[in-house]
Amino acid sequence: MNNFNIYGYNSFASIQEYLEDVARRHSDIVKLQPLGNSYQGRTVKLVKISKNPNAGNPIIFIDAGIHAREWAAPAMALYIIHRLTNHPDGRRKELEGVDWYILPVVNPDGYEFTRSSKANRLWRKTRSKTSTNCLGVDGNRNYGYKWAVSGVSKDPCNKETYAGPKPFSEPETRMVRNVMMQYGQRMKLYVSLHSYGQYLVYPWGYTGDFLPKEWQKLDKMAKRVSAAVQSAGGAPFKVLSAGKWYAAAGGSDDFAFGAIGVPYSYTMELTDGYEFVFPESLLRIVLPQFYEGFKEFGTQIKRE
Ligand code: ING
Ligand code: ZN
Repeated sequence: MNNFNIYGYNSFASIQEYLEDVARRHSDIVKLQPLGNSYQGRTVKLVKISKNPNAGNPIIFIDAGIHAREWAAPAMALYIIHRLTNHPDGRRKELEGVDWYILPVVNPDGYEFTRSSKANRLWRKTRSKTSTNCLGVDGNRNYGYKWAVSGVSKDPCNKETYAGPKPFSEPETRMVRNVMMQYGQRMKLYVSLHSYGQYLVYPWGYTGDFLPKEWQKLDKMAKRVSAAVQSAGGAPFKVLSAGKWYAAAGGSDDFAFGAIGVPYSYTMELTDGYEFVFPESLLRIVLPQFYEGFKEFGTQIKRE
């Protein structure tokens, strides 16, 4: 594979080649579904991993890279794809009774922008033209559940939390919404990967005033996942509702939970200690630790 490093930060082009290569090498279990194009025309592909696509198994849906600068997130999504398809004993226990749908780079335009120069490394938003002077929308404020009721900016020039001119103004968030609408009935778990801070948060994100009535189930599963990562030598996650951390509306986890009805929905903030610039050399330590958390998610979902 040209330049692709599973323990590294890869270009979007190299990631696309890796995905095509995985689909070729494991055509019995991997299917790529093109979802459409980003604002600048990059094709976004959903990776569907299943031993038995016609069984109607519960789906675990994981996305990453809605925020451009959070490079650890796409790296984790790709590592999950790698582990699910390269099981050392060939049994692939994680694929028994569960299908894994993974979207490794939701915002490829932003991702490539952060790779293009050191000055752009901390860009967060998409790259759409939303006003005469300023570019980009915060994808995680752009989803259409309780859109813009809290924790957002209405100023297109706000570099962090501009919610967009309307819900789902961005092609990138529309693509994720469409996956959720297509497969939502079978989706039992949604995890949106971000960085940083070692948080594993659940709805609601739009408010910290109250919790969903099912919060104890959400809380319990997250704590088991955190314990699994800790057993593998990783740092534990802080587990709470997103809104009790800080309230912000228009997030993908609230949309999955509140609009689609996905019963387990989380935002996972990977890594701590280096903010957005997590050293590439440490990926080979932390990615396998986090993977133990995803194995635990799989085990829990099967028990549901
Ligand atoms: N944090 C998320 C954000 O979009 C979040 C997570 C969402 C927390 C909503 C609370 C409420 O701000 C990062 N790192 O992007
Ligand atoms: Zn983020």
